[in-house]
Amino acid sequence: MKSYITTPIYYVNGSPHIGHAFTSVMADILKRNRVALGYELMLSTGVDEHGQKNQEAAAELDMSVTDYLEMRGKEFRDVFDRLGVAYDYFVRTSREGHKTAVAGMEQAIFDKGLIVKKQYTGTYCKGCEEFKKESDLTEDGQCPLHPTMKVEQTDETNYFLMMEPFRERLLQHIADNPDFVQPEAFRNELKQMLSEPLEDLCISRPKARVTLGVDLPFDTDFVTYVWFDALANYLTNIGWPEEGYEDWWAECEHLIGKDILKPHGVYWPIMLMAADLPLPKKLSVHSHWVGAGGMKMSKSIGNVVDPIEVIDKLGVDALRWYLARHMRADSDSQISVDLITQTYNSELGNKVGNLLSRAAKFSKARFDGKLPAPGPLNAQDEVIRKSVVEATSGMSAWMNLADIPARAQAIITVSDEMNNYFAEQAPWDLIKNEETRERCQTVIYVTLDCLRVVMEALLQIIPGSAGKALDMLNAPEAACPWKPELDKLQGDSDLNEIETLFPRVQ
Ligand code: ME8
Repeated sequence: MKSYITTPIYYVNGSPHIGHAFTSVMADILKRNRVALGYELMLSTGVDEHGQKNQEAAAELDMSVTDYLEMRGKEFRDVFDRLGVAYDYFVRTSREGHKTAVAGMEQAIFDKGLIVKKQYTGTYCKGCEEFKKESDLTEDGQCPLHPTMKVEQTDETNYFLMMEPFRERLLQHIADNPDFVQPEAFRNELKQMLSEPLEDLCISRPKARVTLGVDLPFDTDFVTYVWFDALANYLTNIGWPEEGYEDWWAECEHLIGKDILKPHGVYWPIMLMAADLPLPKKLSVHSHWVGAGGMKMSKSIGNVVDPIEVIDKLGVDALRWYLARHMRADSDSQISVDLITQTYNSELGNKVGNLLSRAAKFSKARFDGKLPAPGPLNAQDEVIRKSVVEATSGMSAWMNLADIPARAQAIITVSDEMNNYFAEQAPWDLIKNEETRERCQTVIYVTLDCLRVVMEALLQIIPGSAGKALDMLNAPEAACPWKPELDKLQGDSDLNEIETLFPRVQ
């Protein structure tokens, strides 16, 4: 069975930021989850290289557009590599095959008479790369999403895609397929957007203003509107219009932030309907990260969280863990280097890493470098083993974007229980007497075998550290498809060198 997960393709007018890191890491976690369930995966992420703001960013640095795009493309790719995002396809919209396919889609829609040329006078936000209605703007006439970028007045002739003929059909599709937009709050927001007649969508920019784009096939004085070309990446990545893309497309899930619900929930489905193509299976929408105290992140406030700085200071898994664990589905969530550090120390360090290190080092010191074989289990052993299987079994079921924080939370809750078990059993006392030595062996075995199950579950969220822990324990390769199974560690087997998994950071 196939599954195709996409992230937005990000504008390259600046360096990759924490929001970009977030959506791509979540896509990676969903991919690892589905691979563990036996699915064949295609994950695409990448960059959106066209449009006015990218063009102006190159000009500001006095660089040729080609060099500029090359530089930023590499920067984004490097960040995703450092974040451990196992993408199968890195999108660059400057690729010739993509541009040809986009032009083909436009020509097909044009030939059906659904694209008209007309004059437009109105307001344009470069940040959104969108025309704005008066009702979209703040009281002082600015775009609420990009308050520092002044909106521009335009008076231009352009090409427009007729949207209204498709509105009822799209509403019907949403009603018939409740899973099409998740979670529900965003489905309702989309229905609201579709509750009034839709204006035609401007799909071109005159070359006098923007040159960085795909030429319109039916009028080369114009380039394609950046959103029209960018959205089509989801199809061109999997080889459309050549055959072979259909099975991937039928299973396509788009992950997006709430800021781009309209292009994905309104423009894209209507473009597809206009081109007689099926709609994607699902749109999974998330809220935003804001700075500590709830302030929007901005360079002038100084609360921007730079993913590379965090990785350098705390390691990639501290960041992946925070992103997975603390995003709330329904409202914006706070992030700062301090919050990430605290969570890293208190959860990964104190609850997971510390227990592994104590139990494994004890085992090596007292049992000749080995993991001892267990004796008979008692009721407390059975209780903790059951809790561990229950807490991690969420990771052996299909995960949706909104499930990720709860699954991470379950792992931390059971880590608390494991720590309590270890403290109550007190193996350091049991080892002192010959009569309780076997009981000590059992406690050490149960603790480390439970930790192995937890680490196998964590492979989906923090693969680097979890993989290292499994190596230290000399654990056998986890089964694929994965489900939590006890007693996979071999009693009387050698343990490898035990390193501190999550060194404490001040
Ligand atoms: O919109 N919190 O690109 P973009 C969480 N090129 N996620 C965030 C975020 C935040 N504070 N800020 C950004 C574009 N994101 C278009 C997309 S797709 C065909 C074209 C993430 O660089 C989130 O996924 O502005 C959001 O939707 C995306 O970055 C916007 O990236």
